[in-house]
Amino acid sequence: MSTPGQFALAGNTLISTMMMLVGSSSLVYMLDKAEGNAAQVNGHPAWGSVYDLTTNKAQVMDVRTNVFCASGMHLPNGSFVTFGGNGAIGPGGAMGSRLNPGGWSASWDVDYGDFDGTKAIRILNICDKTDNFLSTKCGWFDEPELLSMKSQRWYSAAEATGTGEIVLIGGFTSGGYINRNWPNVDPAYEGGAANPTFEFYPPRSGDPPVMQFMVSTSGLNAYAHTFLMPDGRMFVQANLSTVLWDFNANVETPLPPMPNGVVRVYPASGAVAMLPLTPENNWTPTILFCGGSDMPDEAWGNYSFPAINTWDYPASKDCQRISPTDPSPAYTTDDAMADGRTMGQFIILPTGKLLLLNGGANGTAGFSQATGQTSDFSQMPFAESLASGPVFTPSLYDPEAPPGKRWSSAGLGASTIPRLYHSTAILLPDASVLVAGSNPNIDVNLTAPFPTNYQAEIFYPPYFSGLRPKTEGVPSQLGYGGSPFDVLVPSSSYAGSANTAASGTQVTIVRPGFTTHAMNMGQRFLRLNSTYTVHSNGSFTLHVSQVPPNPNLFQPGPAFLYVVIGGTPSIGSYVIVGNGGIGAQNVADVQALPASVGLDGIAGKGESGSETSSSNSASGTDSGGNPTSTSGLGTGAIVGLVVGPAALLAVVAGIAVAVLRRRRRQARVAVLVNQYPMIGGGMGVGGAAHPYANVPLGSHADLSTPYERSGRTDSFVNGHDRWQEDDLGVARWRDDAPVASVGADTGYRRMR
Ligand SMILES: [Cu+2]
Repeated sequence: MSTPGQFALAGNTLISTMMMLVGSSSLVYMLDKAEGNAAQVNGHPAWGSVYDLTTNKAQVMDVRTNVFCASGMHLPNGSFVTFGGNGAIGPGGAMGSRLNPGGWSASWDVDYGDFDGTKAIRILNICDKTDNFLSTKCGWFDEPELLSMKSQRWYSAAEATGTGEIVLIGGFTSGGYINRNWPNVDPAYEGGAANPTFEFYPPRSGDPPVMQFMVSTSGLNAYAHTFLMPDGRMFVQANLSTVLWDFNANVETPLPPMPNGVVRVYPASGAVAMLPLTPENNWTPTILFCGGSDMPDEAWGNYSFPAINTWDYPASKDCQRISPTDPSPAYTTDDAMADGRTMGQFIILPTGKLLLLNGGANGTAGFSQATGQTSDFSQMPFAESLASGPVFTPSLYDPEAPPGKRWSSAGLGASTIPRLYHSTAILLPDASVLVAGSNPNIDVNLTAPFPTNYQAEIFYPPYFSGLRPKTEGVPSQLGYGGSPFDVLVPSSSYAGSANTAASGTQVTIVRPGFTTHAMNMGQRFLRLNSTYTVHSNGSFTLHVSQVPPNPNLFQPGPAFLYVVIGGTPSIGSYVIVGNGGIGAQNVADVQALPASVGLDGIAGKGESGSETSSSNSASGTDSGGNPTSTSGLGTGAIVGLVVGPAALLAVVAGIAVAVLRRRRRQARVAVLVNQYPMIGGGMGVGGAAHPYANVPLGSHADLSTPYERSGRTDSFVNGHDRWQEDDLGVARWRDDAPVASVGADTGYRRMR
């Protein structure tokens, strides 16, 4: 049932969906914190699942470490990776049974079977829906003894660079409501509880340096809002501060502070997104902030809990825009939302409008069992939830409408499910929006006022009433600059004048991102230049430019390409932008598009409204008939599918250059990786109290019980030989690597 403008129930997610990502045209991967979910995997509660868009059914996946409030991002080859989390916990959120040295946290728990996730790097090789998701190849690679961050990060920010590296910023080292003690006398380290540093994945040499912005925003800087700018610097916003940051030189350029005292980062959790990058705005970034909280600074409390009863404090309605690359960047007040919202979430639709949904009218994200005003948990009116007043009705924001007319809820139906802390939403390939999760509870609680939620919904934007365009010949890989490509739009895709339809058609690429905590990390929308040729049979060809020749505008990696006619999008086609590898991307001069050629008296043969229920059934295959999932890099296969000999040559040339560059770099990087192992190198965070680094690493002897308990066999462990570190230190699944011959002669190494 896909009623335009309405929510529909969409199956059980098995875990409470704190995080999700769209891995392919048919699969959504979901993650939860380690908790007492009824669904089991390998003898312990599950906190991972994979959801099939063609059936709306989930199956469990095994995840070893506690993903509680990790960050996540795509990799250039379409894989995804998540970073950090919390220590091992058991029932009720209690510290796990096997304590780390010093007793500050736990490395493993006997009941839930979760390992310490504070330094975890979990990598996902996207598989096909018919594959075995409990296999080594298709499960999360989650082996902190083999691959870890240099320091502990809980609620870190993650942002991809133009080379496909990932920058990880800040975070807590163990946990808490906000990232400070009170009074805040040690704003950098908070006695070891805060991590003010940043690091990279794949790792760069040396200890993680301090980012001064993490010190100046101390307390309210978890999950900082980050957006890569065209010049390669990063826009970063936290607390009431804003900077442009050169992460290579670690130099910050201050921008104006956030007006009206509205905090936008967790746990204020405003809705934040980069507006569409379009030819009309010359792909100039503008960041939109809506809602959050203007609680006074002292009300935020400390690691333990807020100082006030947050559920009585109205969330902000305030919206601000800023274009960071303007000569004199400034926040400007935008149309306010109809309701105040904390944990509202922006989903950029293929039309370029932004859907706002989820969240609450009062309070903040986070949970606790007391506040500065309520010391007795039995007096907490919403149990552990620090928010109240779930907002059930979505709104649409039109960034191109004149001020005063940007918001509308006309024709949009309400959900019946509160989506508060730890809820999620993400754009699906068919241009609907999957909504899941909500769990403002320390452990599974089905009777709390805002219970642990397992019920997915899909929201169908109003364009589901329109005739869905079809596309033929969408390439599976896009480059930066170079020769345009052609997409055929058949005559059944539209009604009325061909010239009108063709001249009003837009081609956009959308990256749904990695959603958690009301954010979609990496979400980005870029509209491509296009012209057209109308054919006498009623079809028309779109001539489409590649992505503009600047990888900072749209970082290398996966996206969905949509053709939008008259405000109605096609089903999205899965594309990889860039060469699929981490490193310099091939950038070419933009070749001119042919002039548009109309043909009078030609009309489409589509009947409006005849295709309204394409829903998810169409999303298992892409509309161009191309393979819709990529597993591994598969560069050869990708090249073979690029349409047009000119484009093929350009891409081949680009990959050849990239390979050469990679080979040249290999020796240097190998030295760096050897010199600075990814784990066991010490905290890199002065004064940090957590003694994780003292745990014997690389030895499985201490882990024999957990291995047995989780049902892992020698063959499972051995299968990990095919998860290998390439010359850039990136873990990749290698179908072609014989398990027995891993070693120097293959050029690949086992990860440490
Ligand atoms: Cu959280």
